Amino acid sequence: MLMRAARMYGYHEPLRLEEIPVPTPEPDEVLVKVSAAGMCRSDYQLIEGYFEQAAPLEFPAVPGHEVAGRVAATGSAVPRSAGLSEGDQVVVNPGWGDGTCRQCHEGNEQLCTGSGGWIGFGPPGGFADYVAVPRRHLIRVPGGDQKAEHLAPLTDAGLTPYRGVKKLRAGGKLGPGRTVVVAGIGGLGSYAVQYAKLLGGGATVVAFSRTDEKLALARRNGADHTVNTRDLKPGQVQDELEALTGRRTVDAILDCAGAPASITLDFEILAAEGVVVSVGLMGTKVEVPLNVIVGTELSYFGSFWGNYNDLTEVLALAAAGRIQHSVTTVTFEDINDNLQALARGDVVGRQAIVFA
Ligand code: FEH
Ligand code: ZN
Repeated sequence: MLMRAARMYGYHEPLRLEEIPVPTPEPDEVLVKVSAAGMCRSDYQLIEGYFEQAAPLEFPAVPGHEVAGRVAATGSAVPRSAGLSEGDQVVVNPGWGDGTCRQCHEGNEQLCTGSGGWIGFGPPGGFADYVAVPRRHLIRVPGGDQKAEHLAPLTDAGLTPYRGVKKLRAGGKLGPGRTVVVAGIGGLGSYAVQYAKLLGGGATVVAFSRTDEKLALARRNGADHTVNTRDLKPGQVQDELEALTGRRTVDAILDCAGAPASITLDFEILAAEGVVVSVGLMGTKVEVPLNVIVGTELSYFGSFWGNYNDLTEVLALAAAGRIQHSVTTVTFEDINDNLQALARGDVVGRQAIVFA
């Protein structure tokens, strides 16, 4: 049987839309009929060779790491105890480790230091009608069926800021009387604002973006205040914060942008003992003010993707109707145009390909 697949034959080239054989699942794998695949800026970065040094691809390769679908078949070694039956709605936990290194044994396969390979970054991904998934990376969607185009982005755009906000909370800087900034309202930021309200224990949430349309989305997602930082000069962001919150500094920042200018601003507005968690990867190198970090005892954490348990918590929030989704459905045929829109920063919320 043949299926549609969008494949890379090299870096810096458009994906080729082809018909290829449906994969046969290995004994411990499950064949998933893809219902929806989220489109992430990391897909664009992959195609442009950003990860070529760290994880060179073998071509042809199928990208796509935000996958929701239904069980089509199970491999011969998938136990009945896995509770996976044909037709079940599932999502793929995308951070695939090798299951042998310390990080994998600690349950953080997204941090695998061994021979792990993430779906869509080597192992064939979800920009296709079917994908074969090792059983341990599949999660059956709890509660009733949900829209696949809402579920798929939760496995990265929805998962990554969730882990980041949990790290902010662990840093002890969320709660009544606290102020938390979500910097960057792209695919991750609209979820981040919601988690900052849900997990923030009453903290005031301020959204930063350079685009009014994205700030409007942040307000719809519960931000208490918004600041357009595009044309503000040094000190003017603090003026805005003071006018909005009565304070010129904030206690916690989830940086979903990762652009150097955003990181610089983070360290200009953090209060003493403040915490910043970076999840955004717009840039590659940033400068941080060592004297300020040491002199005011700041904490700077990285947070990457999420683990299986983080994703089960996100799915439980979604099943309980606690997450607002801002997803635009796009077609398989337009995948290359949509990747370019992502690269330009033209996408508000998340795009997801729906496979009828
Ligand atoms: C995935 C793989 C590599 C780099 C960045 C990412 C993000 O989409 C994870 O949130
Ligand atoms: Zn590992």
